[in-house]
Parts: sequence; C-alpha cells; structure tokens
Amino acid sequence: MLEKELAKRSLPDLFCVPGKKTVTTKDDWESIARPYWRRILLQEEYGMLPPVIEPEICVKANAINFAGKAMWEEVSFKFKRNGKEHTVPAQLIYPKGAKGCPFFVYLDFYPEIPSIYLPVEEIIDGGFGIFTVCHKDVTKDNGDFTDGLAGLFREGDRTFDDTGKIAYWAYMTSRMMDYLLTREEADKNAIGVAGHSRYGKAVLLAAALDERFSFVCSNESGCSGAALSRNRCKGAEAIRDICGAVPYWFCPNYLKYVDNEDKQPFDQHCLLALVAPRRAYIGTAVEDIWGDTESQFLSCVAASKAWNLYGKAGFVSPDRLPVCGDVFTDGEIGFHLRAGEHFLSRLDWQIYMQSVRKFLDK
Ligand code: GTR
Repeated sequence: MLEKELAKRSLPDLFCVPGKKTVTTKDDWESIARPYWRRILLQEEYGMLPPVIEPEICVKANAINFAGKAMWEEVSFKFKRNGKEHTVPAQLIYPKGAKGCPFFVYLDFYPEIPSIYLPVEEIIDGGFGIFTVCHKDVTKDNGDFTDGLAGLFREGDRTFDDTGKIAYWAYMTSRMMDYLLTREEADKNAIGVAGHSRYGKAVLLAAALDERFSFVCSNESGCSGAALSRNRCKGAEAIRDICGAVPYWFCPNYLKYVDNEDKQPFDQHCLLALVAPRRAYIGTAVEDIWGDTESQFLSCVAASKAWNLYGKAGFVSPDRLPVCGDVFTDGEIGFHLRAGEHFLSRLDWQIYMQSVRKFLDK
C-alpha cells in the first residue's frame, strides 16, 4: 500500500543524479548522490552556509542547579568578521557529575530556561545534557539580514542562493557542536540536534549537513522540513504559503517553486536521506493538519533506501498510513504520531529520549 501512496507523489529518485550513473552502493551514495543533494538543497532551497569562523568562547557558571541535580553554564560565542562582531549566548545544562553523557543541541523559540517547549528537569532526569540557544540570539526571525550573525556575512541585496534564516540557525548548531566536542561531559558519539516546527526544519538541515550529529529530533517540521511538498494533503501548508509569509527563511531561488512543486529537482525526502546512516526521529501530531503528518511519514518511507545502502533497515513500519498513537522506532528512522495539536510536548521529549536510549543501549 505504501508503494502506491509514494507513487502518487512522483518523487525524484534519490539514486538518479543527472549525468551520472545510477547509485547502487554506499560508495556511490557518498561520492555521487550525497554531494549532489546537498548542493541542490542549499542552492535551491535554504541558501549556502556561511564560512566557518572560530568564535571566542567565554564560560560563566550559573548558580541555579535544579535541586542539585544539574550544572548550568552560560557559554558565549563571540564571532568577529570584517570589523563587526556578534555574541551568541547559549546555555549548557547537564546532569551533575556527567561524563560522556548524551546531549541535545537544541534550538528554541524562547529564551526562558526551562521554556514551554524545553522541560529541562525531565531531560536531565532522563540522563541527557542540553545545550540550548534561542534563535533570536543567532539572528531574528524576520527579513532583517543586518541582524545578528546574518549581519556579519551580508553583502548587498539578497540574490539566488544567499543564506536564508533557517541556514543561519542550522549553522549555529554546528558551532555549538564544535564547542561540545571539547567537553568531557558529552559523549562525542551521542550528540544530537533537536527543534520544533521552524526550528524542526533548521535542525533537519543541520543534521543533513553536519555528520558529527549522531541523531536529529525534528518535531512537526512540516512544509520545507520533513514533509514532501509534491501532492501534499488537503489543508497542508504549501510552498506558496511559506514563501508568501516568511520568504527570508529560504534563499530567493526557492520562490521559483511556488505553485511549481513538480519542477523542484528535489523533494524533502532528499534532505532526510542526507542523515543516513545516522538516526532521524520525526515527531508529528494528529491535529497538525498544516504540518502534514502523512507527507512527513511518506518522506520517511521514501528516504529509507539511503539507509539500505549501508545494510541498515532505515524506516520500519507496517504497510499502511500512520494512525494516532503509532510510534515506530525499530529502524534508524523513527516516527511518531501523537494525539493533540502542534506543540513540542513532554510526550514528544519522552519518545525522543527513549528512541535515542534504544540505539545507545544496542
Ligand atoms: C508557521 C509556518 C510553519 C511552521 C510554523 C512554526 O508560520 O507556516 O511552517 O514552521 O510557523 O514554526 O510554528
């Protein structure tokens, strides 16, 4: 049944790269398809990533320790370029005495700790560390490209494949990864990246591009995130909607695909497939019609074959569309569909933590 559902989407084949032989092995994937999808997605959708600049780091302890269970430090990243500078504060919180513990690099809507989407104590109790940043400290969620990190790189008007805001947020999570790798509290092989909705899109991009992330938890990322855009479901967000409301999330080239989804040389399964052979967890909610659960699910089905090239199962699910309460975590791609609305809930975090534990315990 799922094969029929996928056929209705007429997706570009992950293994067919224009002008090259068809990909049949992991080596072909790594040398031909992966660089191609990476380039196409940046050039046509998110914009090119800025060059890596090494920030000056300053660490300050915070006395709040969550009933003595955790340590909290503020880590500031001072970036300098062309005579300008911008400092991004991030919060590092980890179980007291942690050594080699799994971590979430987390991109938040809100500056508060904890925030409505970030239940710090539950995550610490789950044995995970958190390294969190508020998006607006990186660059604000608007069309002002003089703001924050964007202001360091901006040159003139935005054209073609210029970095969009999603790519700036993704870039910052990789700088946080650079730093986390220097800390003995973190298990270098168990650092993932997590985010909800627009930041669910950004973290999927981050994990697709930065292979040091062992896993990604992309919650209700929807259009231009995990959801396929060809033949989307009724009531779901379209490229026209997203480019109409927030064109600055993307590069100007993406506008070409407004009402023109079939002309995209890619679809969102290509982004998900770039995470192979690592772990990707996609969370969805039944009432999130705008986020298009079914199109996110089918993206998992379509991306799975990239994992198969590594001799891995990829996405394991029954041969049917998802129903409320489904949690599929047997393969490297995890998917859940919970009751309720668009939100990053306690239940979502519990499922992500259990899924990550499952692979760490293997
Ligand atoms: C909406 C956007 C969605 C989703 C959401 C969110 O404006 O249409 O794609 O990302 O914002 O981030 O909450």
